[in-house]
Amino acid sequence: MVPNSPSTASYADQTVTRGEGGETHQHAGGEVPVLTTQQGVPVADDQNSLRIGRRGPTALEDFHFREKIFHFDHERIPERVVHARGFGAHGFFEPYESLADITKADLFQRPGDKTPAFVRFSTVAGSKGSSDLARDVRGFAVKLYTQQGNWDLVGNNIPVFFIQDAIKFPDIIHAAKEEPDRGFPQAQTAHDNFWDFISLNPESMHMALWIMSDRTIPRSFRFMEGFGVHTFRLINAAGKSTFVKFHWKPKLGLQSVVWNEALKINGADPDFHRRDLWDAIQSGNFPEWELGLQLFDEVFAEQFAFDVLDATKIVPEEQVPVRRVGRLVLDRCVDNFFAETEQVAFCTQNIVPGIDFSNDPLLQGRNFSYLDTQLKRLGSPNFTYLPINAPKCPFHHFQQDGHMAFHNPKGRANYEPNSWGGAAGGPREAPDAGFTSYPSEEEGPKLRIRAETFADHYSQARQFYLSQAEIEQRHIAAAFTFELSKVETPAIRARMVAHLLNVDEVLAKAVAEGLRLKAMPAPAEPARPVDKSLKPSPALSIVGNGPQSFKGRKLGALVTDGVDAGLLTGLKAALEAEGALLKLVAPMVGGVTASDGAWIDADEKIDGGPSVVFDAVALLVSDDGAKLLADEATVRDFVADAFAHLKFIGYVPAALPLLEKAGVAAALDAGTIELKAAADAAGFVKSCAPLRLWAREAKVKRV
Ligand code: HDE
Repeated sequence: MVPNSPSTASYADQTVTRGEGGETHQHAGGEVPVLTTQQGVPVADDQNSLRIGRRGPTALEDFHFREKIFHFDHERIPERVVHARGFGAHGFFEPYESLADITKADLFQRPGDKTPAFVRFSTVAGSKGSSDLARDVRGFAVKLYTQQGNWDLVGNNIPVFFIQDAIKFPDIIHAAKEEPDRGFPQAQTAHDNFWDFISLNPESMHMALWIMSDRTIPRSFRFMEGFGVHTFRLINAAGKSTFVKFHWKPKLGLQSVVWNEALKINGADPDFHRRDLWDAIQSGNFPEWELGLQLFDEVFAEQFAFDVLDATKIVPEEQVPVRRVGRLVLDRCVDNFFAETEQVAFCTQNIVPGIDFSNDPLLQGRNFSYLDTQLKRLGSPNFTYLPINAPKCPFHHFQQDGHMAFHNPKGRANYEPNSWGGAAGGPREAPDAGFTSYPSEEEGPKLRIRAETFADHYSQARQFYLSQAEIEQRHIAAAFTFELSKVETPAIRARMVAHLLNVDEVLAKAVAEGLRLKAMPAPAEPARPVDKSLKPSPALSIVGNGPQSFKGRKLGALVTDGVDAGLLTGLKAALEAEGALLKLVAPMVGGVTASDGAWIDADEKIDGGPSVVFDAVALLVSDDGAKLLADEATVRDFVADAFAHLKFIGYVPAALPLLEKAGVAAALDAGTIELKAAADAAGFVKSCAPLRLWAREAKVKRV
């Protein structure tokens, strides 16, 4: 019996072989390699499993089928308990100057020396498949492959944390993630368990203010800061220790979205942040951050108003300035998401000579957790040999065997001391060059206790709030109101307001009114009186540290047949000159015919390119185009959302009917700019520099 009598079939540009059952076969030949099994056996047919008879059962003997399905069944490794959703990229770090006076860490010795780096950004609470614009802390984990081993600086985009002792980590994370009985909500802290925990754990109050600020809804990974959070030590060649807090400062400045925009981006493009980073790197716009150091000594630590070992506190930049010592550039996307972004194993305990830990109890706990978690996730102590995790400097040790041992030393010596001598004896200690811990004096009774220097829970929360621009303060009140409105238990809502009374009365009142609390609760009893004398720190505001340029941003232009060709060319040139991108949104993705008859390819169909994914928009429709689109819901939303999200809107006179349909024609303001000719384009792009017209918000957001 002939098993299959093939024929050929043509599917537009593709000609394929068709099997008897109509299935598609494509054959190897020329440059196309032969498909094989994992054992290297050539495969003749990858469309059909082995059957007994034409319509009979599948034979167990089909090793190709079994191998393929077996491997597929095992494709997933456990997702990270926290920071499951992440996106990574490669790059390098380069110091501006030698820091030999403060650290002997090799990567800081020679200006211009490039150390390879891998960075993984992440959200914390959501699963691997959740949306990018959840209101959440962002992970900012940096692996630096130095010549003296890997240094992992596993930070966040917020400089403080929820808790002071690592023993509470499972509790805060359980409370934040989906509730165990119902399995929801996904990637959201707007639920009872989270706010129940926070409101019973006042040490979280400073972080609560940060997460309710716009920091947790960044516009892009490229526009956010990173922080090492804990106090670390830098050690120089003479053994002198300097305390340090690490900062990453984005070259493109800080920028966030507004909340209503975040909700809509999650629907329109759940991959918004990862796509943004991918697009930026692929198009050669490599994002950069400067490494900043806050350096201080024991004397400062002693006299500082808070404990530098307490990860719920910052050291204000105005008190200890941030010294910018080098730059981190991300210039290469991963080749394979799983191999790199998923298998990368950051461990806080990965430090190098010249860097050391402090006694921060959170950091000490993390140093256990990360190694443990990698074993669970990657399944073998040999995860350190995976290319993304392996050092790029020589390494030699006697750790051996175990699951998946694919780096196996040769020779007899697998212990030391040994008497085999020379190279045959294997690696030996290096007392001078090797890592030595800073010999800090430690003594005292063994106690399960929290130091009283950790007991001030509100002063810096208040300082953070008072450091924000007025518009940001309003956003914080709105975020608390939104989240607590999702909390079903009224007592928890009131309890949070009781804490906010210790932060700022105006804030507490705004939230109480936003929730329509029937009565104002009494302020929560603080463990320590609130220090109201702390000066605002301007470095903590996003609005105050925006870029004042449209560089690195994206403008979405709505175009139809008949779009003014000159204006479009002018706009493109003006954006390019500013280092920004133009994306064209059209009724159909194929494109449009411009006023001069030229064909213009579009980037998005209007349904897939809502204004929320752009930083500013231009409405470049023709009269006929406006007629075609006037009744489209997506077009109405495109315009209405851009206006509600305080974006700059350029429009040609023909677009007025669209502004009318969106209900904004009567409210045109300094952010809605008429474009009559190509010459207007450059001025329009310049006026987009503040990124949002904050003054409009009072008109569009009243509750
Ligand atoms: Fe983490 N954290 N964490 N964390 N964390 C993890 O390690 C943990 C903390 C941070 O992109 C886990 O590989 C404990 C602070 C980032 O792969 C786990 C405590 C900061 C990432 C873990 C903290 C972070 C993680 C889960 C309390 C900011 C993602 C998967 C003491 C400075 C790294 C993994 C990546 C990941 C434990 C607190 C940042 C479970 C016990 C504070 C950016 O080991």
